[in-house]
Amino acid sequence: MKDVLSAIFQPANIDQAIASIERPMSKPLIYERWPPLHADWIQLYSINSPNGIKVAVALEEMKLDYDPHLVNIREGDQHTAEFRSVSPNAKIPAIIDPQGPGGQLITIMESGAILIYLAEKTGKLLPTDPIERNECIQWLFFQVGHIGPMFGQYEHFFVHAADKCSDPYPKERYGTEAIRLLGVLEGRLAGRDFIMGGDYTIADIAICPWVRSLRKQAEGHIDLADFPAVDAWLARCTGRPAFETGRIVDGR
Ligand SMILES: N[C@@H](CCC(=O)N[C@@H](CS)C(=O)NCC(=O)O)C(=O)O
Repeated sequence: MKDVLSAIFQPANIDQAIASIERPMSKPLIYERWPPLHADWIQLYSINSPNGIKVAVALEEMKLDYDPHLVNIREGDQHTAEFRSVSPNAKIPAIIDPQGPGGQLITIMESGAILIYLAEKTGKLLPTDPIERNECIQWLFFQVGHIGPMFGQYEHFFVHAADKCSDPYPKERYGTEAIRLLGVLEGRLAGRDFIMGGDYTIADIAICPWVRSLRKQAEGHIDLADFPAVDAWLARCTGRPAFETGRIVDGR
């Protein structure tokens, strides 16, 4: 255990992270590894994974200017002190908005928090009516708390680590849960174009990349034809031009 911890929390990295706290907020440590191309634009640190593309899709939908930076989680970029200075949990996506509240620079981790921040900044893709706004945030949290972790574990045990565990339990557990969650989504989307009805919102942006990924990874196990409202909604979401551009994240 100690070895694992010391590998992650290397003293040199901790020193660098502490130094970043002491430096002026206008010059964050992360800029040393991923320099901004435009000083005033939003800086996006991400990769084209389901969580990673959400924020790029939102930025495209909202027509906000941003510099995309590739944080290659397959090569360990997420564990560097520079990245952890904005995302201490070492997960993408993260953003910096140099023109945050009151004109001050703000750093944000966690895709749900980023989507709410961007929606509030622009007044787009989040209902203004308090009851609808709350409902939209509930579905956003449904993704962050259930769809993401469960679909993620499903893909882990069925695809990425398929040969690492001979016990059938993880596949049963996450397979059952993935199907159950698709059923919940099916119920919500029946008779609706989008999660909130007629309007596309940050809840759709959050959920769509995960269903799209599951459809591919679960081929032969889970068939979206069994969830016709989800299937039709997925086509509506992925057919939007902003999705097409945002899903590449760092490909511009
Ligand atoms: N709850 C987080 C989850 C973020 C997350 O799990 N990101 C993954 C990529 S999809 C990651 O950074 N993985 C790198 C790692 O686990 O080392 C969010 O919604 O932003």
